[in-house]
Amino acid sequence: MEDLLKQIKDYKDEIAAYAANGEKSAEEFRIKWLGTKGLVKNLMIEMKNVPAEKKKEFGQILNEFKQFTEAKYEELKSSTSNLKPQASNLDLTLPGNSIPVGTRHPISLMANRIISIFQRLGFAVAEGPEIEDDWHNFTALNLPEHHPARDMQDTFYVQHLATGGTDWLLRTHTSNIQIREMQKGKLPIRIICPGRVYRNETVSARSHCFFHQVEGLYIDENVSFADLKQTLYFFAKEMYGQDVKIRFRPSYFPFTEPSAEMDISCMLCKGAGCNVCKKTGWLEILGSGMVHPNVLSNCGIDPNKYTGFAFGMGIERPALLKYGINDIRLFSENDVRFLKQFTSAV
Ligand code: 2NL
Repeated sequence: MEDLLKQIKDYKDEIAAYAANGEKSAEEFRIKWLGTKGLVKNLMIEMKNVPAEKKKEFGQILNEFKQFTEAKYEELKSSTSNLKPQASNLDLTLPGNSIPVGTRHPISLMANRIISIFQRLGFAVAEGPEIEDDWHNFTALNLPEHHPARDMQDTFYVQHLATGGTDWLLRTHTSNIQIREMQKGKLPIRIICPGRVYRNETVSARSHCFFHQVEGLYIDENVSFADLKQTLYFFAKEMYGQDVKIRFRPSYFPFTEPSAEMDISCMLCKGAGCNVCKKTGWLEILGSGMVHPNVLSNCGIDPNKYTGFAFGMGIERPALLKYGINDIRLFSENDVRFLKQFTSAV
């Protein structure tokens, strides 16, 4: 009798410490304790060895132990069944887990705004290689052999691993795209050419050794400077607002003749003069000109039959202005705390 009471006490301690782990444990518990060959049943069998005068007392203790074991079994069953979704607790109307969506890069947003204005005028987007040869980057563009822009200081030259030759370079503008399109010989041409360009310059808050450009080219019979002016007027008003003031200044590029730069009235001081426009009231936004006849003939196009205009603009500077950013290096650091502030879809 004393042995049996000690045994029940040890069993109780063991059961109290029993913790559910996994689906199988409730069933294992049931078989071990409450099954037909389980330990509770074994104690019932021991009943016959208990002296008659103690049977009532032991019966009560045993009964209480059985209830204790059954309660533990119920507890285990419910804790494991909660792990499984059931028809009763599965709410299909709950919202799902949302997948984080990225944001467009501010340089892409600015490039896309520029591109879509020209697309509405019938310009098609064209792209080309960032690693280019000297001819497509310089020679075809009427840049003389010893022009300072070809200087090692401005251009990153790329050494060919096999030959050791330095014929390759990182393009310094996206004009190589237009050169390649002209060489294809399909006219007329009306293209807008966005891309990354490289200059061997010291990196600072104001300039970087790589940045982005959009260039454009329109070649057909009878394209005039009036077409250039009207197209770029339309662009500036769409881009910077219908009430923006616009002026053309004569300029010089080796690949265009005549050449002109376009200024818009400073959107920050409305022409009154501030630090951004250096007190002039004007901001330079692009360079342009009629494609030089030498450039056309370099690409196999007859300059007596065809004329065209071209233009180019940087993307970083207008993006700094539009978003009120003061350091160009933020564009290439890829800090998500910076990038996630630009939420537009296009
Ligand atoms: C600027 C000025 C310009 C061009 C780019 C061009 C391209 C070909 C032929 C002739 Cl293939 N011209 N591009 C023309 C004038 C200006 O860019 O300030 N860019 C940031």
